[in-house]
This record gives sequence, structure tokens and C-alpha cells, in this order.
Amino acid sequence: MDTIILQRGLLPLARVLRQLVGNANYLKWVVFLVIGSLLSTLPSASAATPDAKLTDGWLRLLLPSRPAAGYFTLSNFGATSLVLVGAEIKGCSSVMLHRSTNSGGSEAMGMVSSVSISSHGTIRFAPGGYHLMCMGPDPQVLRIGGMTTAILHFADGGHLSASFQVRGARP
Ligand SMILES: [Cu+2]
Repeated sequence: MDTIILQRGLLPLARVLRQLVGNANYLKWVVFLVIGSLLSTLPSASAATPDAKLTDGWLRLLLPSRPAAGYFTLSNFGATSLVLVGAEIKGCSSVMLHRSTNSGGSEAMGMVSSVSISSHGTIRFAPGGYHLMCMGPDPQVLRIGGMTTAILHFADGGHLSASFQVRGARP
């Protein structure tokens, strides 16, 4: 799809160039422009975050048709705070950052856009509080007793991947 858009966008430009620089230099210019366009559209790889460590990662499967919840402990050894903005889990169609709250005996949960971990701080995603909400858990990938992989994404563009244990409703 990108290639088609690229070609459509380049065609009128290519005609103008052909008239301007003549056939001798035409091919050289087209090659130059195509390479330049391709390089500028390449996604920049996000860097692994070296100053953070995730431990005790696990995913709680409830019923196959219900979202699963991911829990972990994350420590930030860096000099600046780390801002968690999203996550992916292999076997989940999408993952949201959620927080459960309990006010007056009634439990509720809501989406949060980011979670900040202060410099040299530790945060726990645990039942009753912050959790990763795994939408559409795939039973072919996520089996109780097995493992899956989670990737956390941070505001600075860094990421952290870790293994998560897959457990049942009663851990
Ligand atoms: Cu939730």
C-alpha cells in the first residue's frame, strides 16, 4: 500500500524532472529520490530501555471469552522517571493500561494513559490496582502453565520485553 502511494506521488514529480534535467540525468535523479523516500519512510527502531527491570510477570486468564490481566513489578534504575505508555502481549489482540479502584466496597476499573515510575522507584502491577488488560486472549497461544512475552513501551520511545507466566483464575 505504501509503495502504491509512493509511486502515485512520484509520477507527476518524475515527469517534471524529466523535462527539467533531460533524459541523460533523469534516471540518476529518480534513483536518488526513490532511495531518499524509502529511507525517510522506514520506521525508526525503538531502543531497549537498559535502566529498568521487570520481575514476576504473569498473566491471569479468567474465562476464554473474557479479558485477561497482566501483573508485574517494574524497577527504574535510571536517573530520570520512566513513563509507561503502553504494552503488547503475545496472544492478546490489544493491551490497555488499567487501574482498579475500590471505593465504598464497589470495585471499578478504568483506563489510564500512562504510569510514571520515579527515578530509583519501583511500581507493582497487582490484583486490585494497576494491571495490563489483555483483550481477546488467544487460547491457542495462552495456555495455563505456559509462558508468553510482553513488551512495555515508554514515553521516551524505549521498550522492555519480558517473559510472563500464564496462570489460571486462582493463582
Ligand atoms: Cu482492567
